[in-house]
Amino acid sequence: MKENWKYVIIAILAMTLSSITGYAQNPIVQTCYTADPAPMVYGDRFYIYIDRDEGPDYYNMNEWRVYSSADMVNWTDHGAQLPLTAFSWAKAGTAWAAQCIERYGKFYWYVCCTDTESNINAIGVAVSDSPTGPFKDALGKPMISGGWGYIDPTVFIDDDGQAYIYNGGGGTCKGGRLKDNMMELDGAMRTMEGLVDFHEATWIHKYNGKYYLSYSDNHEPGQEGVAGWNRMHYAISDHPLGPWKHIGIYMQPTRPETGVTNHGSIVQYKGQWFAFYHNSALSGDPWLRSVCVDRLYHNADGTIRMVEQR
Ligand code: FUB
Repeated sequence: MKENWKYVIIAILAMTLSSITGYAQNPIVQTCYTADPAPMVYGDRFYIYIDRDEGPDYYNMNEWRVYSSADMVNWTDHGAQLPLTAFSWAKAGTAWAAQCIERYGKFYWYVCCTDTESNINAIGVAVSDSPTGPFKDALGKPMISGGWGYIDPTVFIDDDGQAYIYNGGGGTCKGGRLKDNMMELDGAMRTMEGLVDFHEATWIHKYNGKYYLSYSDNHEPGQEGVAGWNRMHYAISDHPLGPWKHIGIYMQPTRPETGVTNHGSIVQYKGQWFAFYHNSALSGDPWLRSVCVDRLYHNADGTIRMVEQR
């Protein structure tokens, strides 16, 4: 009974907070552990694509899930629309960061997982006619394969219609052009120049005609007198493939300090900018993360104000 009251009080607080802030309470999903948020605006609706932490240790993940909302307060759970088993070549437990994007009325969900045959990281793509699935492996094999750095795919479509894909982990971020079919590279990928202390979690957004590449760094507790792990950085360029000018940090390590990773994404919805990320606030466990959202503001000079984590 005491437990039940605890949940009622948490729910009332969350509802009060979201009615004050006008957007979701944190963490957004409280029914399972979720990580690596990738938002997508389609029509009037807001979608978020995430992977699910199962624990008990080291990013054991077997499915990607979809949630959507019309107001960033009330969310619909569309379930695990992409199980790792949809990729016959993928190794169990390796459903890591992913992102879905729309092109010509089709939805392409780029994922990273381990290729069972080669035992190295690879990027795959699933396709659907609807943002909420069902999705199926578009190629029946990895789209890009290459080793440890081939994690955290992110795709960006520029105003002129050219699509770009990026990935990166272990210190190197790469980017390249995608063909119109969204499933083939148009030329070789190249290293993104100018990033400082790159770790992983690449995300691209465009603001006032400039390109912003954000990512997490290698920060460890105590470095530079700052508690906690990874911080989120950003760099700006006049071109989607750089070279980039590193600007700085837009999000400090998440709390509690037990959260080891962060994975951010930046998106505009109904005129406001939002920063998505994950922390370990619900579990206190680095392998059981939860997706959160907070407002993000660009300053008049194009720099990003430090995000306040609620
Ligand atoms: O979720 C597994 C991995 O942890 C992601 O691919 C990284 O970005 C980090 O969040």
